[in-house]
Amino acid sequence: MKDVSNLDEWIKEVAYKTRPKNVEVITGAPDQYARLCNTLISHKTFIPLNQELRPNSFLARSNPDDVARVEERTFICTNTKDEAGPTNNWCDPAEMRQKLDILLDGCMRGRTMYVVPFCMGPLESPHSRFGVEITDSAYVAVSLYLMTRVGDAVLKLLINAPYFVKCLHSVGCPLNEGQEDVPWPCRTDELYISHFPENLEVISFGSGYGGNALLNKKSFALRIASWLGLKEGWLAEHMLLIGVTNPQGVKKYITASFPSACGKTNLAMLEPRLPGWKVECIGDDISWLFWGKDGTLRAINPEMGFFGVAPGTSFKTNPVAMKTISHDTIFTNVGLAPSGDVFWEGMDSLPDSGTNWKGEKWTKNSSEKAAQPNARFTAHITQCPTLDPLWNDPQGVPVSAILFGGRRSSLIPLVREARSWQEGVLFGAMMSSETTAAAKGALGALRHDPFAMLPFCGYNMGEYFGHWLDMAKEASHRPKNILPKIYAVNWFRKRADGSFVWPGFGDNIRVLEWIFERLDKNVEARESSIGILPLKSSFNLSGLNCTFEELFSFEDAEWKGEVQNMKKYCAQFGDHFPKVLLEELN
Ligand code: GTP
Ligand code: SPV
Ligand code: MN
Repeated sequence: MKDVSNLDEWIKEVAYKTRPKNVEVITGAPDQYARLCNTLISHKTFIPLNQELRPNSFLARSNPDDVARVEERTFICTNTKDEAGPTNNWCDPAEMRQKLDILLDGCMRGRTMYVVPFCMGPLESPHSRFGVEITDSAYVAVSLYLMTRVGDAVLKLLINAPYFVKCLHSVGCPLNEGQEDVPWPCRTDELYISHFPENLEVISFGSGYGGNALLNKKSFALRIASWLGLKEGWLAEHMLLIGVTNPQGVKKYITASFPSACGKTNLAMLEPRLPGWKVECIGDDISWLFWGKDGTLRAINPEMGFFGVAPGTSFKTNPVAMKTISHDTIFTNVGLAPSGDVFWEGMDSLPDSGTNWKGEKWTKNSSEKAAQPNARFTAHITQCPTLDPLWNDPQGVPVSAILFGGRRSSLIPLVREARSWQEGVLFGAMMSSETTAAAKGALGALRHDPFAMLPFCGYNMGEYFGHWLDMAKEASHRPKNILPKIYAVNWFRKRADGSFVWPGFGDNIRVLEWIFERLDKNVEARESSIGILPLKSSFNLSGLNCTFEELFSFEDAEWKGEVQNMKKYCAQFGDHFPKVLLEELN
């Protein structure tokens, strides 16, 4: 398809190519949302839940092969392979367009083509960016409605914006005259999630699930936005964003980047298990960081809703999430109880029997899980009872600390502080994590996941490290010359019996407490070869069933192995890997 910058022309061109039965523009009106949900019910994509137990909520069951992001079918199509870098799947843009051109030909036949104008970030913010997703999936359209600012109000602003990102999505299943649809159409045999950063364009074919299909999220707000951030001097990150208030009433904003299914939603909705502390949520998955007029590094959440992991969510682990999803929520791939409510593994109480995520009979003795491990809930951000008052502020919030974390069953201590911005960038670059169900592939395999951006960086990761380092130079040109402090955390150390050492969840506030004290220079700490560590005497473990040693001890020899691994990993970036980071590593 040739590049078209005009919205009307692009819509016409896509419709001409894909041949939908009709075209519907998403206006954002509540009655349109209700009508689309009814359409999804009539197509058996949505099962309405018990109206008393879970008002205005639905269960969707995906095709069992379409349950998570597919990284090996995700492509960065820059002009040269070097621009995409060694960690991305690169494809020549012309070659990819040729392939897609054939697949897109008539691919929406018999279906409605939805045009969804959306805005990532507060409507009136200079830091927000616009996009339009064209999709033949009503499930995608209603999901965007809950997760993103969409509709007429957006369109009015979009037409005057300097640019917008074109996101084209098709499930790839045209319908012949009279052919009956399936509840979850997809083409997992012909899957392409393709990004053309130079054209600010995404084309996704074949999947209806999550990050593969909701193109505003990972495709735009991370992959394309990271590219925009490089060109325009800001950062698009896989980070939650929270406001934390201590018992004295002092409030600070903190971001944290953890890989997929490693605890962002849980930290974003944390209910502190220490008296007097308060945590308020701005975002649970993506943050855009930029320079404020006052010279501070500030952040917005470009999204307006949650697409969170359901399994493991309970009133015990995450009561705030449970309240958030108590109504007006779309559930995908969870279990259905006889009561007409949903359930999943790790919930407070499970029924004795029910229907599993595939629609098969399930009992508590079943060997198969009731919910798919990457089952998700979709809900609007305003349903979060701990929503921060500044969640929609066009100027964002000033960031005091940045946390990097991963899922590491050994070696990595609970928390440590970087001595400098440069060491902090190395913390981010050195992140590794055990893989989860959020992406198709092996589970629990340790892999490098720098800045939790391995699947989401839209350009050469070596350049990305350089862009992070440059923020320090940028800061020095600003009035205050201050930057957030950087920390590395790990909630997931395990004992020999496989249990977690750290209680996590609400007790993660103890780590935030130490960070708060460090930021205020109120607590002594210990320098070590791997950063600044807490002193046993000043880290609050009172009432917990774990020891300081279990959480913080490490063997130098093992850490040397970690450094050696990192050196090997860096080598693939060649000249793109910043020399100062290599020095820092040495
Ligand atoms: P994405 O939406 O995929 O980006 O994931 P996320 O980073 O938001 O992860 P989320 O908070 O949804 O957590 C994923 C899984 O990790 C859930 O099963 C949680 O129960 C579990 N988890 C989250 N926080 C903790 C913690 O502090 N300790 C332990 N042991 N598990 C946790
Ligand atoms: C992730 O995998 O990091 C997610 C879920 O947040 S998805 O939107 O499917 O990418
Ligand atoms: Mn995520």
